[in-house]
Amino acid sequence: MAASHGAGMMGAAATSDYGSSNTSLDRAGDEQEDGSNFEYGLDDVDEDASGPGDMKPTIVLMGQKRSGKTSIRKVVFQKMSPNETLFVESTARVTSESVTSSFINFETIEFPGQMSPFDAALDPVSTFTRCGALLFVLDAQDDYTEALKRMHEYFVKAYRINSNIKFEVFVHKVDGLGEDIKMDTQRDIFQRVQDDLADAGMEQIHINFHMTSIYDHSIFEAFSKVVQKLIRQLAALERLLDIFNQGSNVEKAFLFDVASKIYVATDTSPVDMATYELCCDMIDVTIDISSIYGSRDEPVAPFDANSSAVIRLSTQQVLFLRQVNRYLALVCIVRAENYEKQGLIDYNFQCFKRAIEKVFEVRKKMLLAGTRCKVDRLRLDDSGSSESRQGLPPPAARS
Ligand SMILES: Nc1nc2c(ncn2[C@@H]2O[C@H](COP(=O)(O)OP(=O)(O)OP(=O)(O)O)[C@@H](O)[C@H]2O)c(=O)[nH]1
Ligand SMILES: [Mg+2]
Repeated sequence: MAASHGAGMMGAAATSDYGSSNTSLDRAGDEQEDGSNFEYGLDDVDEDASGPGDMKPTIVLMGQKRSGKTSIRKVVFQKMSPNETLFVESTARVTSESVTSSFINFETIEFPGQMSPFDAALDPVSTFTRCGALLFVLDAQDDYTEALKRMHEYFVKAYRINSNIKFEVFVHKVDGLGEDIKMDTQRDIFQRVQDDLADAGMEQIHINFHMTSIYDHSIFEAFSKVVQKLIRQLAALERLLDIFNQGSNVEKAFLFDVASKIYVATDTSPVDMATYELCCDMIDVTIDISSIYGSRDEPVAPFDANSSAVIRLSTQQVLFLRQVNRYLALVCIVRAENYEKQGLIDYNFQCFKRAIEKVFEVRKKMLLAGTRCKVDRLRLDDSGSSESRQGLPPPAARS
């Protein structure tokens, strides 16, 4: 895996909604206003730089005992195989872990099932003030009546401390349920949660539900969606991916955090689970082959800023991976005949890469300068000349 780095995080927890997929690129500049400033693992970030406040986006995990919180953390961030989680011990105390070697340096805090996170001794005000997302894990294979009561109580208390928290429910261990029961369970949980909120007059709490299991890719997909909400530049990234796809005739593109296989962004076409799994598998294959055959002498990271890979599928499609920087890779699926114009794809990729750097650089510069100035425009290329935009359609966001 890539060498870990100490780039710090800045700012408070995410504080406002993210724009829809068709939000303009200009939005990235506007978002500066709300003071939610996290720093990301960009290549040119000073390794030791710790920003003012040095705060990381925090994801708090809660749920009944044995619901699967530790297993989720281990599988997603420590590459533990799902079967090994059978031997994971019950967590005895509040466990906080920083996710490093990753594009997004966030922190996870797990509260053991037997402990109330709102115990005054645990300083809940401080924890939930910096909490970006509150993730409640429900064991779908167990009776969840008691868990739902707890969840309702915790969500309401957390909301009163910080109304900007993203509330997420993982209806977990669905691997043990048949398709029909899965749907019924989801509907039942959703209905009960909404009823409880309505009874308490707290309908303003917006909750997202995800069906998850550590035995397939659903846990990575769900975690991706949670993490994406902590990325302020999401709308700009989605727009850039759309533009790249249009210009290169790519069917689907994911911007992956390679170390965790979380996708930081994807284009605005719907995510098909099979395509996502294929792209995840490509990352695994690339890293495995690179680890085994990549270096003869000294051990080096299995991927770096210059990594790339191409896999041709029997379905007349091509999967290709291009590293954007040390942490991020673009993984795309394209029809074989469209991959023949490789020069165009290469050129568009370079434009895309520069644009990504700009999206994050603008914010970084502003943070470093400590200014709250407004950015008028984010442009796809350095010069803005028509020549340098060849291959990419003009960004619709620009007027
Ligand atoms: N079938 C299935 N089992 C799972 C899944 N996720 C976790 N488990 C199992 O659930 C059990 C409990 O997992 P833990 O991760 O220790 O649960 P926890 O929520 O951290 O529990 P505490 O630390 O006691 O609060 C383990 O035996 C896991 O193997 C899943 O997606 N499917
Ligand atoms: Mg645990």
